Amino acid sequence: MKVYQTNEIKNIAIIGSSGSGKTTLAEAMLFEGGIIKRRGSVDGKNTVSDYFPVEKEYGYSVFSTIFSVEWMNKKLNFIDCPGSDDFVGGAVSALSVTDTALMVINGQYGVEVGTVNMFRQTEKLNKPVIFIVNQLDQDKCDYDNILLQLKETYGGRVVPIQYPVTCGASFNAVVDVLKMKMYQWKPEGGVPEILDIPDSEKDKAEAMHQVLVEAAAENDEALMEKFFDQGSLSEEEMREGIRQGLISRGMFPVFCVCAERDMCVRRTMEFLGNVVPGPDKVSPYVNTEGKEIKPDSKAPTSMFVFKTTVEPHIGKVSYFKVMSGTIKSGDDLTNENRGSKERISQLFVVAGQNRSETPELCAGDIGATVKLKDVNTGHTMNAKGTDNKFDFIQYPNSKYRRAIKAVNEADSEKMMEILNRMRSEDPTWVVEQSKELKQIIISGQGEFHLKTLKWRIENNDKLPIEFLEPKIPYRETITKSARADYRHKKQSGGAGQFGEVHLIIEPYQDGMPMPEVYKFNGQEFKIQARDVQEVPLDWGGKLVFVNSIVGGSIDTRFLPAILKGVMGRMEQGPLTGSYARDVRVIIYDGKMHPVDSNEISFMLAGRNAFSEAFKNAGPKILEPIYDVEVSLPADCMGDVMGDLQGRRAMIMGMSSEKGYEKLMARVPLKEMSSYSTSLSSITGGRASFTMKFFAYELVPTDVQDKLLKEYEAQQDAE
Ligand SMILES: Nc1nc2c(ncn2[C@@H]2O[C@H](COP(=O)(O)OP(=O)(O)OP(=O)(O)O)[C@@H](O)[C@H]2O)c(=O)[nH]1
Ligand SMILES: [Mg+2]
Repeated sequence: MKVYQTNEIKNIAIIGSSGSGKTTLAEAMLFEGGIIKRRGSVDGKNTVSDYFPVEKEYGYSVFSTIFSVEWMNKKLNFIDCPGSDDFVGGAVSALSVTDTALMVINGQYGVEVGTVNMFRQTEKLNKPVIFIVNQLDQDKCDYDNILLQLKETYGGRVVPIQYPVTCGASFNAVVDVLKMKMYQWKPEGGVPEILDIPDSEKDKAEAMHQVLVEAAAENDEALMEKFFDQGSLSEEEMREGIRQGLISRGMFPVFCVCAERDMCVRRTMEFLGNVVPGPDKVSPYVNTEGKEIKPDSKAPTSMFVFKTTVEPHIGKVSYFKVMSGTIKSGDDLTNENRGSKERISQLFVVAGQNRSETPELCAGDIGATVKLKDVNTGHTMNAKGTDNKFDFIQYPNSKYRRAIKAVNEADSEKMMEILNRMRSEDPTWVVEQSKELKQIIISGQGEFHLKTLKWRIENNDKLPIEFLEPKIPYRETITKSARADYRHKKQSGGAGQFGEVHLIIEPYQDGMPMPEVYKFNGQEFKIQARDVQEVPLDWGGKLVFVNSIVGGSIDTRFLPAILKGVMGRMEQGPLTGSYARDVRVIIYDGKMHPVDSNEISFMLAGRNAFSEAFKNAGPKILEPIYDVEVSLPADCMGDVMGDLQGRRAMIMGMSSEKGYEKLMARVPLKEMSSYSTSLSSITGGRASFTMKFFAYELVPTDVQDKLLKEYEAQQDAE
């Protein structure tokens, strides 16, 4: 492939709902671009784009795939993104490094939840969007209705550039109202016949052409004036107007395609090459210092790694965007995030796993290199003369968690190393070694997201692992005040041990005043706080520790030991061993022994007195509650709601947004463990959700009883 200049490059993310036909379209483009000699199919498991065995197995895209096609003296860099919400990280990073989004719409279903979710990502990143309605050969396809839907959802900015003459099995022609021609295909698709618009379509085409001309003019003042003067624009002027409209998101053009039959694919590529903005036409990236970095091929070289894969027989492949300058094979660069040196021994233009070497890549281009030593996704590499760093990809929060374990205990350390490495390849995997749960928790976007992780560890690293139900980080607290004494005494052999602590505990919330007198069994206990310590707890909430000892019954020097004893028990709550929180502890009396008292004795006395009081203070288990927001098609509302209610959810509200429904609920984390899988099966993959920690709340009595029994059984077993 020849070396392309910045103004000859277009970077395009192919996004859209799952199953809309992105990978099929990618395959048709690769075929038309001469990169492959035969078109594969997703069902035939032989596409360029879905090349990982896990993708072939499931029949949908798991990873984003980068491929470049030369078309009419332009280089089109595409990223075919997975549509499933499980792999949204791939779409987010693809959108972040491209300049235009090609949003594939499934002609059978029109605007889907996946469409709306993906569109929202383009909105966040302020990227141009072209809608492309695919599967026009499906009998269920109703193009006019899809146009209406798109206009209802995204307003007057939606402007069709093409329409099919007929939809369904007989589909074989589109009218293009930019070119004012009809494109017609033989059954095998590919190169069209370009014909005059037949009389029967003339009025419709003319009316749509006028709308398009006006829309194109609207985005540029000079064009607007010209349009008023002459009543029309040249094709070149229209292209310029549409380009401006794309950049400002003032216009979302709509195209037609039938990817499966390779119809209208060439015309789409022509438009992408001629009209959509290249890297030099959109607002420049900003480095971490807030400085704009233009894609200038003459400037010092900076490249940003946005994706890393490990592939059989090759090892690590790093995909990058040239942010500025020109990169040549043999260049020595500095990894700005690590400070280490790296040599770029080979540069590649890629099409899935097919790589062809190239001597250099200019600013704005996308390529790959292999065998970098210490470079991960998100790193910037620079030549001499610049110290740019970029950090513009914002990944979504994770929403599916599992505990992960090596099947052979001896592999644990190796597994952790692999996980850390994989996390640097896909930042939407989050690994946490939880001291609290005594588990390694791995979180991701969904069940399939984690399945691909397992597949890769077991196949690439030959290390068998298993997923377990993750433990829930419960908390313990108390609901009323209680009092306890404890004497720790030991007098066997040498020096003895003696410490006695009397304490009161009660529930505590910020700002809660302390009474002067407590009453237990008719007996009054007067409090004189000499010292109050507020200890914020790492796991949330507080411990308030009050010294109210009168007459020196315990030396002040033993108080830290008592606090330590109490903290020990807070860290391993008396009910189920979970962290305790929100407690006030008042040490009001005790006893010392002139010889035998020491710190250890008071630590143990404090710990045990606290335990005893805790058990009498109406102890309760708290569980984490999450705010969950589900986006779903209206016809699934009943099922999704019913399912949520079965998960002890509290429904907080509902709202209708353009084209889909939104359901807000608060749900215990325990009940969310396989939510993404059920939601997907209830709605046929047409819904998505987000979750965010809300608060800790008391668990219902039946759940508490069950947890206590489980803990007891576990203690007995140990
Ligand atoms: N009839 C018809 N089927 C199509 C067309 N395009 C794609 N399909 C079929 O639709 C199914 C899904 O196509 P894919 O290309 O895998 O869809 P995708 O958008 O890549 O899906 P994800 O990767 O899961 O997001 C496959 O069975 C394709 O053969 C089309 O134009 N017409
Ligand atoms: Mg796909």
